[in-house]
Amino acid sequence: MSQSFDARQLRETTAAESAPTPAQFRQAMLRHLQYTVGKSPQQASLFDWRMALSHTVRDYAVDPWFSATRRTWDEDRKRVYYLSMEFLIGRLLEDQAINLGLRDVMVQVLAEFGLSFDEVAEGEPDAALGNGGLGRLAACYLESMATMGCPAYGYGLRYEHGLFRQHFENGRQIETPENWLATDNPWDFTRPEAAYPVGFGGELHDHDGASIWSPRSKVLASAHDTPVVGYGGQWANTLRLWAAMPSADLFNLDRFNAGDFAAASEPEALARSLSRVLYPNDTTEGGKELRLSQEYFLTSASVQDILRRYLAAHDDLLKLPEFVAIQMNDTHPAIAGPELIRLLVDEHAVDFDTAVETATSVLGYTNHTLLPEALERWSVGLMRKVLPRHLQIIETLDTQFIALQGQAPNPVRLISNDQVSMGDLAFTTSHKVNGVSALHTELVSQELFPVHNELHPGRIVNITNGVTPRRWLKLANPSLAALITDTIGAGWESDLERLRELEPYAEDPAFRDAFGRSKRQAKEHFTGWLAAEHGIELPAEALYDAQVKRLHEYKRQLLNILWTIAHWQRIKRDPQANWVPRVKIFGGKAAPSYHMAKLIIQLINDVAEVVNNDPETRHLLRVVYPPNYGVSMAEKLIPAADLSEQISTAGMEASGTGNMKFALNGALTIGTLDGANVEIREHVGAENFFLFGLTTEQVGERRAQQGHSRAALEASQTLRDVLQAIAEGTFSPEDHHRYDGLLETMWNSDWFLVASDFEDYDRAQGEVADCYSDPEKWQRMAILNIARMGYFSSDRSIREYMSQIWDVESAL
Ligand code: C3B
Repeated sequence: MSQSFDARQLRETTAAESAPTPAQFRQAMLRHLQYTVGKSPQQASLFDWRMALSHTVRDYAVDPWFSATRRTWDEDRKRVYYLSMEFLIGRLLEDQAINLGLRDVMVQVLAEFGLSFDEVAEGEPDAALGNGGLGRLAACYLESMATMGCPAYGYGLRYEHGLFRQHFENGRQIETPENWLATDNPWDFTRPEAAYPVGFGGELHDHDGASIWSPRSKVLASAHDTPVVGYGGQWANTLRLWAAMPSADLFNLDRFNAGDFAAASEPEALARSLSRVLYPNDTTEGGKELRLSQEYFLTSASVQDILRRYLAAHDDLLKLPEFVAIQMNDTHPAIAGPELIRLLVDEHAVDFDTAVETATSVLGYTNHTLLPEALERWSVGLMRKVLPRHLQIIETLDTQFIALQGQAPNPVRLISNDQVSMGDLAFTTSHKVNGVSALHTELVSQELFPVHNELHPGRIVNITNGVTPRRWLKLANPSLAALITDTIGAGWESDLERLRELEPYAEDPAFRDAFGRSKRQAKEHFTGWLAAEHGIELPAEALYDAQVKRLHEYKRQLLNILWTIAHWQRIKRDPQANWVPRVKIFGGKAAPSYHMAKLIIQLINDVAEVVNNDPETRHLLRVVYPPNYGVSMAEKLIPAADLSEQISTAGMEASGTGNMKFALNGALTIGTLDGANVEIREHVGAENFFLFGLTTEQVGERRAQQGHSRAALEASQTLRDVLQAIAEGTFSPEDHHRYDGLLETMWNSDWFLVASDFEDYDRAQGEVADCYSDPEKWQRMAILNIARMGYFSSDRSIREYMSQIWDVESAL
């Protein structure tokens, strides 16, 4: 490249300016089909067409990607780095096409080739590099950062196998490996030049009072980039995923030559295992050493990359906070504090206290749960074995933290009971700590970090979660999106508060009818897919009542299925009554080792088997549980739902984001005062929300009452009848004892207060049915829900992160 070359001569156009005509798009696609895929239109399979199409769309993403990257360098902008062990991005083709303004032209050109977009797109695997809410939030935030013109990188791991696939055998969950990289991933740009060694284990040596760490082994982190384009195609950021590569010295050629092939490759295989599988547990850890090593692998590679990029343009590391903000998504990357301190001290000769101050100013920590089993604690022994230098740094930080607490008799410690508390570590090394809903943040301050909070008033802030309206409305629900655009004009996609303009239309019969038609279309789309994919036929004329999310006792799928049984029993007692036909939809995976969650899945499937085959009730009640719930299923299911079940035990769900997606698509919520439900209800209006259940405070009181479960059961004949039916083997005729353990828990402990909340839930479900029998009323409520959900756009959340935590400006 000659010195006089001006990079600005490269295409500086944004997507909107360079929107192709159908003829241009068609030509570009044919070129890719021929030269990238190596096929002619006559020979091309659906896979080939998808590859050609994806490469064509991707080309349009590259221009804004280049220009955003270049502007960030030229203007020396502060960048945000979002470190997350999970990115649940789902499919990218349609998402990128929408953001680049290419969806219509793409659909049209495919039709000219005799192809339907849905058919072509259905082959794209879901990038399921996450478990649930935390990973999906990271994906929404990446998209919103790009939309808001916030210069940012997402950093994660390129798991070869994402979240396991789920299917059912005799109602039981069976897990099989997921294989999203089995075929080419067209969104992946391999960057072999961006590779960093990450060390593990080994020894510490003292050298002139300084610690020198000699790791026992090193693994290379090699970068794979995906452009993430914002809505309107004005800006694009990078999702950089690290793949583990054994460094050459790990392969023992002598051994290999001596014929010991397996032993020669063993260290190599071990190295590769770092990016092999996503941990399918989102509450408990297994395989501790591997998990800790994965977390360090992600963190170290990312922090090294961040410093390399910073030092390419600056030389004063103390100014890092002016140009770099690093966000830790939960405690998983919480080793970032000690790692940044280590690099500053050991490799750049910064003194320890200054390094701590610098790291703390750069770092932020988002807490996503209060569940003790998900707040990571690593044993000191394991830490010493894997990360001896980091343990030493944490010990110093611990000493400093204790000193800060003065004469406190029982100071909070970063290391206690021979364990490192990653939550406390993340707090002390961050300048801001945020919870993910107003209630959750209150509990984070009062229950989880009261001492930290007192020592650092103002450090804790709340940023209520949000979801991207591009994927969760425009992409997922094209008929509703079109109705909204026809009614209030375009632009709401990136200015979601504008949905308020729909409010007056709640009183307009024509609009309500149109809304009803769009809901019906969404139902048909979902049921069409369900029939084709799973052979499940559903009636269109029914209340679609959905609970889709990870299986967990606190989320109380059990409450839902127990009520379903009660409902079935009532219909059977009085089949001629005026019942509202209902379809109960469940979806979600249980952690493979979570016995109770798997038993609940089995119960749901067992109940489905009996209820769906009951000729007396079939037309009034169905229970469906399509297997392998994920982002792509959610895109079809959520728009079809009438009722959204957000029924966790109060105080236990940090926020929830599914609750937001449903309400935004015009489902009404039946829910407790938990997580973001509280704020959703405030926004949509209490009269447009079916509230039930104990409050967080009452939950605490109830749990303290001896024998509360038995007392609640004794007060509910309905629930006793349900448990009786289960105990008699009504749903497990071949094994009457299958649910003994579950019933025992219900009678004797019931930590999640299923029995305590049952009667009130039953009352609220009665209100739901009454309300649904009055379509005009229901539609009015649903429309008001949509109109008032603007606040829950992830664009709003990101704006708050930018101003309250990252101190970064939009480049747009
Ligand atoms: C989840 C929480 O359970 C949800 O309430 C919350 O909405 C999301 O995070 C996003 O903030 N969460 C998760 O999916 N995995 C964890 N390990 C911890 C929290």
